[in-house]
Amino acid sequence: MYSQGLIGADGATEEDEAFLQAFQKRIDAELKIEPNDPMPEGYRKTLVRQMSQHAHSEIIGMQPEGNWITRAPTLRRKAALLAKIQDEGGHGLYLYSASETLGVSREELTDQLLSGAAKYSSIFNYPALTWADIGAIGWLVDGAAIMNQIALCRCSYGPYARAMIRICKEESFHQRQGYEIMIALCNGSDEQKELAQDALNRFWWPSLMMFGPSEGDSVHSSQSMAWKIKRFSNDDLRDKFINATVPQAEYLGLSVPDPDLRWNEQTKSYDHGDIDWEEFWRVVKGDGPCNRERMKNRRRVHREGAWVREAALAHAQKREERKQTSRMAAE
Ligand code: BYC
Repeated sequence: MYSQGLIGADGATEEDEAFLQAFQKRIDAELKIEPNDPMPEGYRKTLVRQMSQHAHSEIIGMQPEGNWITRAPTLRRKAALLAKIQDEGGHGLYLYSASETLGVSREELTDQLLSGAAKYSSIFNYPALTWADIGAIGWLVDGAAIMNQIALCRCSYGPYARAMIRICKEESFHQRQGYEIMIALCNGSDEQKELAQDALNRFWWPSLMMFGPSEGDSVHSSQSMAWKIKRFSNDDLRDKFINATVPQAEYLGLSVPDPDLRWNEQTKSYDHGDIDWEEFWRVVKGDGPCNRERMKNRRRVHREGAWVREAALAHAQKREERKQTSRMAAE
């Protein structure tokens, strides 16, 4: 009954009630699920969907900041930004590799992104118009990403949870890099402080949208929480982010662009204004300020990189052939 084909080779999984209950028991006992463990097909599919969207977000997320590498104001800022963007590329690679443990190939996942079938985080469809936006992206976007990813370090799927531990360490450097840019701007001239305020005005609401739809509209949350893929609801993580970030904005002397934002003594949390969900869904469905540009760039770079992939494969094949020849000669 518990015997399984290879993970991903599905149709073979016998998911009767006893199998599902035994799986849930392992989850409830906080045991990590590893690639060769039996798992319900729905669990596998949920992870592939979330992890690959996460990987795509890291890769597409390199674009708004990449645009500023040549325009960073000092050599130190340029080096830090370059290292940060390189880290994001690395995060994408860990996450594609972790997804591959679930029986999908990186090529398939890339095709899903390029064809528009797979989503990536809405936030990367907003432009980085000024240098202050680079500060706001590090502070708010990486800050929101950490809040979500700290919880994912305890995800029930081992490879995803382990990837998140390293990613969170790097994201925390990214967040500080961004906040430090904001501090410098806020301690600078009036014009610089205005740039910082303008970046906060434009990135605040899209950052809150990163956590995904509210309770009723989050179709995957209840099952993902039962499987301990997600540990908190989208709204709970969003609230934690707001509670952590508002005092940081106060320290900068900036005002959060939400007239309804108020500390609630009873809940010990901030109440906030309504999120524009119409805007969120429009951006998710492809009609944000930069969706077309982001996908056009990604497709072009994929096309232009074809020779690199071919050369790497040819090189690997040659090495393998050489290894086999010398093995045969030694025998
Ligand atoms: N944008 O039922 P729900 C970074 C979709 S990058 C677009 O709540 P779930 C960085 C959702 O996919 C880090 N789509 O879903 C990189 C679903 O659609 P499908 C990015 C969104 O999965 C470079 C539908 O809405 N972080 O740090 O339970 C530079 C219903 O939602 C969004 C991650 O990827 C969105 N914001 O929860 C700087 C975190 N929100 O799939 C920084 C990993 C929701 O049914 N992902 N949707 O077609 C997650 O934690 C979860 O997938 C989410 C959504 C909380 C995002």
